[in-house]
Amino acid sequence: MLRLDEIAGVLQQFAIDGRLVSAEAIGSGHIHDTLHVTFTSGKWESEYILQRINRTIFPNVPALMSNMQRVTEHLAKELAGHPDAERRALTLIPTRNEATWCQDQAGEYWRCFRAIPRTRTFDAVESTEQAFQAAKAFGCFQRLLSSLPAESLIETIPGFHHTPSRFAALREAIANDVAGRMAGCKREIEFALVREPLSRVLVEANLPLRITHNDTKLNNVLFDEESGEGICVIDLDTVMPGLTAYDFGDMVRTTACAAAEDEQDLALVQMDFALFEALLRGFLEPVGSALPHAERMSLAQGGQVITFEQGIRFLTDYLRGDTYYKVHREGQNLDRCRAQFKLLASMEEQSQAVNALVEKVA
Ligand code: GN1
Ligand code: MG
Repeated sequence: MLRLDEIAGVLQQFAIDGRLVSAEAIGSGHIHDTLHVTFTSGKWESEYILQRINRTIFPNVPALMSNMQRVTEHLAKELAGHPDAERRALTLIPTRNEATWCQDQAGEYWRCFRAIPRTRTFDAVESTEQAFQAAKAFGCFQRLLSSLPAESLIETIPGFHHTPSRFAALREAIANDVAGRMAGCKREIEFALVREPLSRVLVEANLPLRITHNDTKLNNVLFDEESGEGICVIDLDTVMPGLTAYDFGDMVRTTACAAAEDEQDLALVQMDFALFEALLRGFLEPVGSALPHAERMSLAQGGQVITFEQGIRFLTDYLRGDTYYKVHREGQNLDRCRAQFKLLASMEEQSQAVNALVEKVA
């Protein structure tokens, strides 16, 4: 637990005027600690998002933050003139030394954003319109960043979506079995091993590298509270060169199914074809005509590859004794893996219909 006096000490380093009123933990991310903080100055209140960065997962914080600064500044430039520009991209709050991050006494790294008013997030999709809006927001994000040179971004986590490397890491975790958990997940291991070729489908397809978000979960979109429009994409830690199919695929994984990522009732875990179609149409609206044919066709495979990859990552972490993702109960990573593999099986069953729709729409 973070103490308010510690948080106040950290906040003093940022260029924020006024008095701290409150700080509360928010969000459902698996990596960082996130707080919503409110300041008051006279009759004005201002709100911020303060994050303690997970430095095990992001050991090079200056590189991470330099990417984030590039991306947020580029988005602001591209959005200049838009009547709602300030709510359409994240804005970093500088420290009093004009840096984008600071350290506390324990050596932990912190960053701060302006909170975006009158928005909310969703962990589970509620309608096809919402799926359409989420996908459109990620499509717009990719389009806005298409004018940023890819070489200006550092690879924050090398090989992040290189699925064959994730597969190799799983093999290693099986071979080492450091937590002694292998006997309890033989079926999941078998499910993964027979699908090894799927891990190579995208990397061997010779697709163009773009600047992609790489973590396009539904809960990384802020929706306007009133209109329901997807207005801002958040969680920019993994913005780096990648494939369009990664971004589309992670949307299919998280938004074409309303079940939780760790749902234990696997009967609830299925790809909903209407949600898939809404995602496809929403994503293609802003980017469609800019993508070459082969890249548009790769969207049909994105969901399967990324869902497979994510299942492998959860299984690997389970076998390693839960060292990467935050877990809130015993066996949670295995439940997450099972849900991903069930979702993948459902995608496999619907692959003909998916291919036909992508052929038609894309
Ligand atoms: C992590 O923090 P969060 O929940 O946005 C992870 C993603 C995974 C996701 C699974 C840096 O994202 O890659 O897809 O969990 N981020 C990192 O829910 O590993
Ligand atoms: Mg997130």
